[in-house]
Amino acid sequence: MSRPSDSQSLDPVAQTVRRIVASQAVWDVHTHLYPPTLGSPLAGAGREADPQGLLLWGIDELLTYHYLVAELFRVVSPERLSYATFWRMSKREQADLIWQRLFWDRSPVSEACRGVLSTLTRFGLDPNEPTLDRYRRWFAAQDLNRHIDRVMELAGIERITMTNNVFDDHERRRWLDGSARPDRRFAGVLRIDRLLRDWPGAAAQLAAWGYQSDADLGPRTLAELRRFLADWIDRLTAVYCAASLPPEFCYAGQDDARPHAIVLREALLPLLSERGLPLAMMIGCRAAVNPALGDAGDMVGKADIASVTRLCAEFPENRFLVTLLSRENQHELAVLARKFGNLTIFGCWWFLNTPSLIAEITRMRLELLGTSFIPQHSDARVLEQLVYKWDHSRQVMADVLADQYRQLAATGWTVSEEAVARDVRRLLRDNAARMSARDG
Ligand code: FIX
Ligand code: ZN
Repeated sequence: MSRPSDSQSLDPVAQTVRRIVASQAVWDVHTHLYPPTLGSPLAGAGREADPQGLLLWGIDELLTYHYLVAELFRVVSPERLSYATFWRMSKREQADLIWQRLFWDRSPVSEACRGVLSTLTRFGLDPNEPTLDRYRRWFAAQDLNRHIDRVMELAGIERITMTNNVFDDHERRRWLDGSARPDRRFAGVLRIDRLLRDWPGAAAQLAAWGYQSDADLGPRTLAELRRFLADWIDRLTAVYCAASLPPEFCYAGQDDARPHAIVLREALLPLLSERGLPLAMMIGCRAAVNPALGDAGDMVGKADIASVTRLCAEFPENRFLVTLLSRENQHELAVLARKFGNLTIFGCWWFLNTPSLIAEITRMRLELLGTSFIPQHSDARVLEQLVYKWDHSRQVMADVLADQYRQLAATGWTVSEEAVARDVRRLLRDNAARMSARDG
C-alpha cells in the first residue's frame, strides 16, 4: 500500500485520511492487464515467453510504455534517431536508450518517469542503477502468478478490470480455443470500438465469424449483432461493454440514422439494459495524429457533451460509465452527472492522469458530486504500473479529501473515522464494484 507523503504529515485530519486512503482496497475499473493464461512476451520463472502474449510486465515493458516513447522523441530528434530505426530496435535496446536519455541524461521529472522509479523502490530495488541489468535479473526471477499477487498487494488492488478487444485476433483466438481461462483477480470487459467506429468493417468481420450480418443493419443483422454481443458478454463474463470514441463522436438522437446510432439504439443498449450491464464510453482520443509513434501517437480532442446528454436522457434504463479525455470537458461532465443518475463518471484518463490534474478534477467532482463518482482508474498497460499509478493517485486524492474534511469540520459537523472510511470505500471500491456488478 502507498505511504503517507510529507505534505500534511503533522495534520491529524490528513494523517487519518491518508491512512484510510492508503489502506482501502481498490477495484480498478479500467486496465489493459490480463491473467497469465492470455500469455506474456516475457518468460518468468517456470513460464515460456509467448511473443503474442497479452500480459506485459517487467522492466523493459515499463520503460517502453508508450508514454515514455513519446517523451523519448521529445529529446531525441528523428534526424538523429528515425522512428523506423527505433522500431527496429529490440525491446531491450529501446529500454536501454530510454533509461539513458530520460533517466540519466535528464532528471526523470515527468509523471511517467517518476512512476517507474516509484515502482522500483516499492519492490525494494535501488532506482539509481546506471543500467537495467540488475532489474532484469530481478524480474526474470519472479514467478508470474505470485508476482501478480504481490503487485496487487503492494498497490492495494482487489480487482483488475481488463480490456478484452474482441476484434484483436491474438486475444479472440485465446478465448475461442479455451486457453484463456477466467481468473478471479480479473474482471472481463467486452471492448467494441469497431462496432461504433467502422460498422461496415465490423459487419464484414462478423459475417466472417459466422454471424449473418451485413452493412445494411436490417432486422436480421440487428438480431445477429445482438447474438454476437451476447455470446461475447457470456464468454468473457463481462461486467460492462466499452468503447473508446473520437472527439467527433456524435449521437444526434432518435432520428440519427447513422450506423453507429443504429447499433447503439437497436442492438447494444437494449441488450445491455436487458443484462443490467453498463456501457462505458471513453471519448476524446484522436487516434494516430503521428502514426510513426505507434500507440504514443494519439492526441486529445474535446468531446461533444450534448451527445452524452442525449444518450443518458433517451436511455434511462441503461447505465453509462463515462470518462472524457479533454481537461476542458471535465466540468460539464461533472455537471451532467448531476442531471442523470444513470451516468457515473470515472477516472482521470491518460493525459489527465497527473498529480496536478487529478487534484483539480477530484476536488471539482467532490464539490459537485459528493462521493457519487469513481475518481480514478489506472489504465495500466504494464502489470507493475498498478503500484505507482495507485500510489501517486492515492496521495493526491488523500490530500484533496483531507481539505474537504477540514472544511466540513469547520462547519461543526463531526468528521468521524468511520465516516471517512465509509466515503473512501465508496470512492475507491464500492462505486466501481456496483457498476461492475452483473446484476446491475
Ligand atoms: O482506449 C483506451 O483504452 C486508452 O486508454 C488506450 O488506448 C491508451 O493508449 C492508454 O493506454 C492510455 O492510458
Ligand atoms: Zn485504456
